[in-house]
Parts: sequence; C-alpha cells; structure tokens
Amino acid sequence: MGERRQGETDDVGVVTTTRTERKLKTPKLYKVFLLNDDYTTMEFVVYVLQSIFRLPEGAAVQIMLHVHKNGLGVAGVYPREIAETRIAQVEALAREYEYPLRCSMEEA
Ligand code: TYC
Repeated sequence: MGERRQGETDDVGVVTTTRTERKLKTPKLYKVFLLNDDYTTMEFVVYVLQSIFRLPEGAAVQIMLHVHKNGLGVAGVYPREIAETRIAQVEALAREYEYPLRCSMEEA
C-alpha cells in the first residue's frame, strides 16, 4: 500500500445506494378544479365547498363566483389519493341532489 488520494481503495464490488431520501420526499400535489355548468345552484356549490373542501363561507362564495365567471376554479390542492377522494365525494353528493356538477384534477 503506497500513497493514496482521498477516497481511493483496492476494493472491487457492487456499488449500492439507498433510497431513503426519495422515499421521504413529499408526494406530488394535485389541484382539484370545480367546473361550471348552467344547472347546479350557487347555493349547492357553496355547500360543497364548505362541506367537502372545508372552506369558510366567504372563501366558498368567492371560489363559486370565480368558477361561475371563468368556467373553472381551484377548490383545493392535495396528494393524489385525497384529491381523488374529494372528487368522488363531490360527484356522489351532486348525483344525490341530481345536479350535473363535475370536477377535474391536474398536477399542481
Ligand atoms: N353557473 C351556475 C348558475 O348560474 C352556478 C355554478 C357555479 C355552477 C359553480 C357550478 O361549479 C359551479 N347557477
């Protein structure tokens, strides 16, 4: 064994790495959009935003009006499974009340 540079060895073998850092990373986030239509009442949309997206009344009214004027708007931002659950909850409630209210999602 002579002089060595820092990190230099005679070892030959398999290089392994760990994925600890990646596994702990925050999951991707998804925007859940509410879509406008001509039949769902404003009152029902505000109720959906309060009950399913847990928004206070003032924010719920603002988002509902934004969707009414612009065609769509963000109701919330969540990891994928939670976003999918919120969408299923909205569509189940809308079906129950016979409104055509729809949602969509996209990566934030
Ligand atoms: N456009 C509807 C109306 O005039 C209200 C509405 C708002 C419907 C938002 C859907 O996501 C929606 N009654």
